[in-house]
Amino acid sequence: MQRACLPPTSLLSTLFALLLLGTFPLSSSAQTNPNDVYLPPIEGEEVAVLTDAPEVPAPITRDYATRMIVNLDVIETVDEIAPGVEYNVWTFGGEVPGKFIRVREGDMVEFHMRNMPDSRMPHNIDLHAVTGTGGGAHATLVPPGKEAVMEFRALKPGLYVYHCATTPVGMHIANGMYGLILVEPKEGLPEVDREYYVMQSEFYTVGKHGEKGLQQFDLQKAIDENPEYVVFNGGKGKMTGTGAIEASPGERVRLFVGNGGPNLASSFHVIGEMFDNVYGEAGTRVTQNNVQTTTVPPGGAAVVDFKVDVPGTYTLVDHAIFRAFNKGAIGILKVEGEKDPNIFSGQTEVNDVKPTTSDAKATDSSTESGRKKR
Ligand SMILES: [Cu+2]
Repeated sequence: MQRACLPPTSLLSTLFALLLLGTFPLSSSAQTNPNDVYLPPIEGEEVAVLTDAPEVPAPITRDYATRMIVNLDVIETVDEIAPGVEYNVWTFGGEVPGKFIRVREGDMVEFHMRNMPDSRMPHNIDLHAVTGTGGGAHATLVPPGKEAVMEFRALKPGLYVYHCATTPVGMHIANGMYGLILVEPKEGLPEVDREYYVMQSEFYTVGKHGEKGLQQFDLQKAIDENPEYVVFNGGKGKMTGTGAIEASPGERVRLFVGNGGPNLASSFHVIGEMFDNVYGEAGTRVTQNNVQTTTVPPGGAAVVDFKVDVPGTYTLVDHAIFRAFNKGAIGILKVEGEKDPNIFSGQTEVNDVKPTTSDAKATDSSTESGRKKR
């Protein structure tokens, strides 16, 4: 912990001397402008593997840019957003949230969006990873039974939300049209043992929370920002029970956390863990260590990772806590393996506590003095 400490004047003169001599060590980040456009040559082509939440496509190991062909279908269907509660969801790929897309920084993405013939609405896609008008929204607007194709360069690494941007935009998003695209940095992300896709969002139904049957969209509740459901990965209970994500003690877990909204910012927290690293707002740098709760705004994302040390049931929540326990924003990370009492014992005893007269008096007098102070 102890370090040799130069007096401030000596430190300043040393820095000055180094600058004059031109030997001041520049960090690599200072040598390259992160805003420079990176346009490497394109070699070959690949068809992107897309996954449904909570799965994430495998890390990209190639060291060159390619033509990445992404085929994403817009499918209007019916899904359960809570046990016994059905809803007409509009999806990117058949489920809410939409498919996870993983490309590499510098890739040329050849994007195919098919609006399936049995859709009733026109749709499009605005990918926040796109540099260009509307994030691709204008280029991809198609009626049912049509496919739109566009190309874009994945210029900026980071984790980005995509969503439908067809009028009325709020309704298309509220009906399930959002997902995540990761533009992996060309040098890759630090290796972890598990990666998962978690996306929070809201549903605004005419029926109250838990009312069974097919539910209709309630525009007024959406305008009032008062959802009946706040959920992870498309529905209440989708990340619990058999939908829980898993890890073993000692493993490092990375969560790609997105928020489709359409309205509420998430106070994302994992009960019983801290995030060792947070890539704030899903940018490319670790902005903080040892974080309890991170904010994920609608239309935004965060990347967090942490090592799980001991077995347990870790609950993912929006820590605006009524959303978790009353509106559905709960997920489970199940960690099974060897206990480590050096880190966490679990309950060791339960003892009786009996009220005593002196305890009662102490409480009374402290309350009394507290009153007198005011
Ligand atoms: Cu749409």
